[in-house]
Amino acid sequence: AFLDNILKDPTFRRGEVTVNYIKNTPELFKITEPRNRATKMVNFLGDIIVNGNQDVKFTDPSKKLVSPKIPKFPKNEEYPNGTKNKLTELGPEGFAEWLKKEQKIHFTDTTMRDAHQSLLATRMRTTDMLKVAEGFAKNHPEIFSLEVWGGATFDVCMRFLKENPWERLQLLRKAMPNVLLQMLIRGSNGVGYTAYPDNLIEKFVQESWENGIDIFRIFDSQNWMKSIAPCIEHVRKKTDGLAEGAMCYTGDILDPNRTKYTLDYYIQLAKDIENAGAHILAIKDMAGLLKPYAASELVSALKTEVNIPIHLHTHDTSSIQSATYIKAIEAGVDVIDVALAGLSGLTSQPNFNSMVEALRYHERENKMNVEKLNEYSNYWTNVREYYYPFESGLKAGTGEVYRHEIPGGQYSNLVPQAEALGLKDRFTEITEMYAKVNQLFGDVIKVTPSSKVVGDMAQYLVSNNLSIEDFLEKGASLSFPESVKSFFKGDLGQPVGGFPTEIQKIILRDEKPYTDRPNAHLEPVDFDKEFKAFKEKFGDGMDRELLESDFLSYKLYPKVFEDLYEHYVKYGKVMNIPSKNFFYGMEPGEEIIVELDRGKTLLITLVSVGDADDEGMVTVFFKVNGQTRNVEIQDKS
Ligand code: 3PY
Ligand code: ZN
Repeated sequence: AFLDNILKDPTFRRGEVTVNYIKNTPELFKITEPRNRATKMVNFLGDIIVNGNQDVKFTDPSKKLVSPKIPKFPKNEEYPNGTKNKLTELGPEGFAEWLKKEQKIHFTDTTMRDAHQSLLATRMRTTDMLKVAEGFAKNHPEIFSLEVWGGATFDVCMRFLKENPWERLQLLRKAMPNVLLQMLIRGSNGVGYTAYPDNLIEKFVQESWENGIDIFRIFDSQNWMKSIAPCIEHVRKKTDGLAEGAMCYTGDILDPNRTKYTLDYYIQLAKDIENAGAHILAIKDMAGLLKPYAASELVSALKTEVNIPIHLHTHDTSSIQSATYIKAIEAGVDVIDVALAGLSGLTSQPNFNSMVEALRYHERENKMNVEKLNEYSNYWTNVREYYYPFESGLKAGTGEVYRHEIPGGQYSNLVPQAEALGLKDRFTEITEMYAKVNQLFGDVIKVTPSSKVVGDMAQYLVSNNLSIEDFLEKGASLSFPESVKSFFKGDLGQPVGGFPTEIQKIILRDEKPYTDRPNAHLEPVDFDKEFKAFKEKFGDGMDRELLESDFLSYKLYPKVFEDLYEHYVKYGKVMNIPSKNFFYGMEPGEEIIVELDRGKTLLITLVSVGDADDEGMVTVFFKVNGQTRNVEIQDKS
C-alpha cells in the first residue's frame, strides 16, 4: 500500500527524492495510519452530509456557488523584493524612517483579517486564503502589508473552523515571504477577552514573530497606556518586528459638546504611544466614526506633534470613509487600511481597488496593478458566496453608526447573537440600547473586549424588557452579564476619566473594584512546568508533537483548545476540505480532492446516502481513492 502512496507523491513524481526522503515524508511509509486518517475524514464529511455543519444556521438550496478563479501569477519566478525585505535590510527604526520619507501613500490590505471579521463573522478559512497568497505576494510586492492574523481570527479559527491558527500563520508566511504580515493584538488582553499574565503575552508576541508576524498593531480597549506600553516593550525586546501602537478613535473631535475624547486627548495619547517606543502610530477607527474633516484636523495635528509614521484604519459603515482617507492623505497620513473590493465597504474597510483608481495622477499616487487587483477582488467576490450564512444582512451604509458607535467587527457578530436570543426583529432596539448603555457607562471606548460589555448589557436589557430607568431603580435585584461585572471590577483596565461610581456600585454591590493593572492580580505562567503538564494531559492525538504554540492556544482558550483537540482526534485535519463541502457537505456523485498532508491526497466521491434505520443510524457510501468506504452516522435530527 505504501508503494501506492509513494508513486502518487508529487515530490517522487518530480524526481526530487533525496536521501532524506523517508525522514521528511514519514506519512508515505505508514500503511495503517493514512487509512485511519481517511476514515476520520469521511466520518467528518458523513456527519456534515447527514447533520449539516452545526455552525451553519440556515442554508439556501437555490444558492449557486461558482468555483472562484485564481488569478495567474509567475509560479516559477522568485518572489520580487517587498516590504519584508526592506524591514530585514533596515531594521524596525530604519524602516520607520524610510516610511516617513515616502511620498506615495501606502496600503495595508485587510482582506484576510478585518474584512472577513467585519463582514462574515470571521469565518474565512485558511484554504481560501492560501489559494491566492503566493500569487498576491508575487503580483503585488508594492503592498505595504497584509493584515492576516489576530483580533478575533485566533479563537474563531479554533472554535468554529477547527483549524490551528498557528498553522494558518505559518502557511501564509511561507506563501508570502516578501511582504510584511500584520496582526492585531489587544494589549494585555492578547487575542482574548480578558487580561492575561504579562509573561504569557510576552511569549505570545515572541511566538507570533517566530511564526511570521512582522507588524504588531497594539491597542487597548480603554486606550490605557498601562496595557499598551508593556506590549510595545515585548515587541521591542523579543522581536525584530514593528511595534505599531494604536489609539482607538471614538466620539467626534469636531463636536464641541463632547469633551472627553478631544483633539488634545488624542495628541497626548499619541505622544505617550511614541514615548513608549512604538515605531508606527495607528489611528484605529474601529467603528468608522472619524469624519473627513475631523481626519484633516487629527492627522495634521499628529503630523506636527509626533515623529513616527501614521497608519490609519477605519470601517466604512457610514459609506463615506473613503472621503476620510482622501482628507487624511492630503494631511500627510502614511499608510491606509483597505480591503479588496469584493470584501470591502459596509462594516469592512474602504475599497482598495477604487482607492487606487481615485488617487491615479495624484501627487501621492501609489501605482498598483489595478487589473490584477480586480482579478483578486473577483476571486473574493466568489469565495464570499460560500460564506453566505454568516453575512450580517446590512445592505447599505448607515448614518446610524454615529449614534450607536458599534464597531464594524462587532456588528456582524451582534446580528447572529441577537438572533440566538430570539431578538432578530428587535435589532434596531438593541442598537439604540447600545448607545444608551454607552452613555450610562460613562461614554466608554467601545472596541473588543469593551464593546462586548456594552453589547451584552444592551442585549440583556432588551431581552428582559428593561429600560435604563428600570436599571437605575431595580439594579439591586438584577443579575448582570459576567462581562459587565468583570468590566466594572477593573478586569479590562481603567476607562478614560474612571468609572461612573454610582453605576459601578449598582453592578458590583459589595465587591471591591481594583484600580491597578488587572495583570497585577495574575500569577505568571511557569512555562517549563505547565508545558510539561500540558503535553502529558493531551498526549499525541494530533498526530504530531504538541508545541509551545499549542500550549499558548490552550492558555488563552482552554476549553476551545480542548474541543479542538477532541475534534482532531475524532476527525483528523479538516482544514483542507473545500469550503463548499466543509459548510454544506457533498451531493451524491460529487467528487472532491482533499489533501491530508503534504503530498498525500484523497479523492473522495459521495456515492449515496442511505435512510436512517430504527436507531437513527444512516449509512453514507463513499469511494475513497477508488475504494468503497461506508460510514455509519447518527442522524441527530
Ligand atoms: C478586534 O479586536 O478583533 C478588533 O477587530 C477590534 O476592532
Ligand atoms: Zn477594524
